[in-house]
Amino acid sequence: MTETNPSNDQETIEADVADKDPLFARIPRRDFMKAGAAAGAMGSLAGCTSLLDDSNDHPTAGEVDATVPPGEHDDYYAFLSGGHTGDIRVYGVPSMRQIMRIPVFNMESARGYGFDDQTQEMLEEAGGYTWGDTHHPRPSQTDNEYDGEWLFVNDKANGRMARIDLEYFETDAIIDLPNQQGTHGACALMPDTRYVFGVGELRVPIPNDGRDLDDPSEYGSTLSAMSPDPFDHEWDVRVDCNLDNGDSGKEGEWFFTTSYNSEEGVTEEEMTSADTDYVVAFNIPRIEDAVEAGEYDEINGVPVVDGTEDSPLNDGDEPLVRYIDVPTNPHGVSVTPDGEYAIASGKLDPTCTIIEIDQLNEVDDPNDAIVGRVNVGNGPLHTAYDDRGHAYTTLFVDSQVVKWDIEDAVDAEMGSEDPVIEKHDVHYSPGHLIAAESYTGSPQGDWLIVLNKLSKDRFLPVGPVFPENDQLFYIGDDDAGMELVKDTPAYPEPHDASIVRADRLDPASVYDPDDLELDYISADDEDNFIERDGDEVHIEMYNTRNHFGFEDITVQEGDEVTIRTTNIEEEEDILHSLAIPQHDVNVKTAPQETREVTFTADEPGVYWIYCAYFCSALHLEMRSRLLVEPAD
Ligand code: RUQ
Ligand code: CUA
Ligand code: CA
Repeated sequence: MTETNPSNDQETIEADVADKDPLFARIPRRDFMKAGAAAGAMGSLAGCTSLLDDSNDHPTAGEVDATVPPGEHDDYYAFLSGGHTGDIRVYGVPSMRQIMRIPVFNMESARGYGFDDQTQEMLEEAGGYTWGDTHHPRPSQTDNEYDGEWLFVNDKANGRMARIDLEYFETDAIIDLPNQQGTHGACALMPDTRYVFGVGELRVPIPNDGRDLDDPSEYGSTLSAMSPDPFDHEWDVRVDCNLDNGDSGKEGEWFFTTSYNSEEGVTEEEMTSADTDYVVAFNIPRIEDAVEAGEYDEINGVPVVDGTEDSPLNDGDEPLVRYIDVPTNPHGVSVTPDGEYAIASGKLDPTCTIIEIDQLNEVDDPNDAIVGRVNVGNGPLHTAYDDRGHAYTTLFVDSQVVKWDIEDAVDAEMGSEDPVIEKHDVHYSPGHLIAAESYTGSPQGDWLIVLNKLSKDRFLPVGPVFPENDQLFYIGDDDAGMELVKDTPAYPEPHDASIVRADRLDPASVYDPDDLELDYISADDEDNFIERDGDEVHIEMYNTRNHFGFEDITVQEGDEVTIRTTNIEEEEDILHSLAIPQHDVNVKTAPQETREVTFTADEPGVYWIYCAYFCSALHLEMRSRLLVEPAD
C-alpha cells in the first residue's frame, strides 16, 4: 500500500487555505510553486550569486549541530510573543528549549504576576483588562545593536505597549495609548531606541468618545511615540488610513509602516478595493519640530500632530509624512541591515517592494524612491535578513520561505523572479520569520525561525486545538541552501520573535533589594510585625527555608489583610511563594525579593499559608496558619 506523506501534499494545503481564506483565494494561482522547490532545488536556477558569499564564515550545513547537550547553554535567546495568551516566551536557540515565560498582559500565578499589589495595580492602571494580544517583541538597541536593556511588546487587543526589564526578565511598565485601538506594529527608533513606537491598526474616531460613530471617513489611526526610560507617552501622529507593521531606519530619521486600508473602508470588500495601498514614511525629526513648535492638538492629554495627506504640515519641501504607493494590501515592512532599503511584503500581491531610504530626501514624488520589486511567490508577509545580502520572505499562501538577493533585486527588472535563489517548504502557512539579530545592523546569518500558523500532521494529535509550529532553519551555508533542523510545537499563538546573542544579556540571578519599590524585611524581630488599624491589618514578615516570619497570624472576619514578605535567601534559584487557599493568593518571592499582597479575610476558619515552590526537603512543612476569627 502506498501512502502519500501528508506534509508534502502542497496542493491540498494551498487549496485548503484558499478555501478558508477568501482574501488569499483572490490571488492568481499561476504563481504557485510546487513542493519540488524544496531545499536547494532552486539554487542552481538562480546561480546563488550573493556578492557577499566570500565573507560567509559560518560552518557548512554538514558541520553544524543544533543539539545542545544537557547542561550546555544555547548561543541565543529568542523572545517569542505569545499572541493572545498575552505573554512572552523565552527560548534557547538552537535547542528551541522553552526556558521561561514572562507574563505581560495576562495574570500568571507561578510568577505571582497580577496577584501581588504592585503588579495588580500596574495592570489595573493600564486599563484593568485580563488579557492582551502580544505580537512584536522588540529589544532595545544602542548603535544598531541589541544592548540587553529592555524588550518592548504591543497589545493589539487593547491598544497598549509594555516594557520588560531584561535584568529581571519581568514586565515593569505598561502604557495605555488613549488615541489608539489595536496597537499592532511595534518597534523602536534606531540607532539608539530614542522612541518606542506603537502602530495603530484599527481606525476609529479620535477621540473615540461617541462622535462620528458611523462616519468612517472621519476615522483615523495614529503612530504613537513613547520614550523608553522613563516609559512615557510623548506624542502621536494622526493619519487617515490604517497602519499595520512598522520598522525603523538605522539613522534615527525615518520610521516606516505599511497601510492596507488606504481606502478608509470598514468592510473586507472596501479594504481590498483599491489597486494600491501605502508604505507610510514618518520623518521623526520633522515631527519633533512640529511638537516643539506647538503645531498639534492635544487629545486625551497627548499632543497629536496632523500627518494626514492633506495636512498643511505635509505641504512643501519637508513633509512630515510621505505616502508611497505599493501594490494592494501590503503587510510587513523591514529595513535592511545596512539601513539602505525598506522592504514591504505584498501579501495580496506576489511581490516585495524595495524603497531606497536616502531617496526619500531627494525625490519630489515619493514613488520615485521605489528602486526594485521582486516577484517572490504567493502571500508574502514578512522579510528577515542574513549577514550576506540575502532577504528571506515568508509566503503564507505557498507555505514556503523564499530566499532572494537584495542587490540583484535592485538591479533586476521590476517584477522579475530572477533575484530568487531558493524556496523551501514550511509546515504550514508561515506568518513571521526571524533570523538571529536580523533587525539590527549586524545580523548573525546562522539561524532562522519560521513561525507557522498551522501544524496539522506534524505532532501527536491533541484534539481540535492545534499548536503552532515554530521551525528552526540553518541558513549559514549558501551552497547547501536552507536546512530545516527542527519542529517546535508552540502553545497558541506566537506571532513574531527577536533572537538576541546570549552574551549581550546579563540577567540578575538574585534581586538587588535597592532596585525594588518595597523595603527589605530581614529576619530581625523589629522588621517583623502585625499591626492593626481599624479593620485593616498590616503584616510584615520574612520568608526562608522552611518557614515564614510568623507561625500564625490571627485576624477578624471581614478584615482587609496586607502581607508584605521578603525572601531572605541569598542563594540563587531558591524561590518561595506565599499561597493562601481559598483567598486567591499566590505571590512568588525570588531570593532577596519583597512582595506585598492584600486580600479580605471574609470567611472564618483556619487557612494554611504555604509555599508553592518546591524549595527543600522540608518544603511541605514551610507553612504558617491564618486564623480568621468569626465576627460576633
Ligand atoms: S503581523 S503574520 Cu501581527 Cu506581525 Cu504579520
Ligand atoms: Cu519554600 Cu517551598
Ligand atoms: Ca487596501
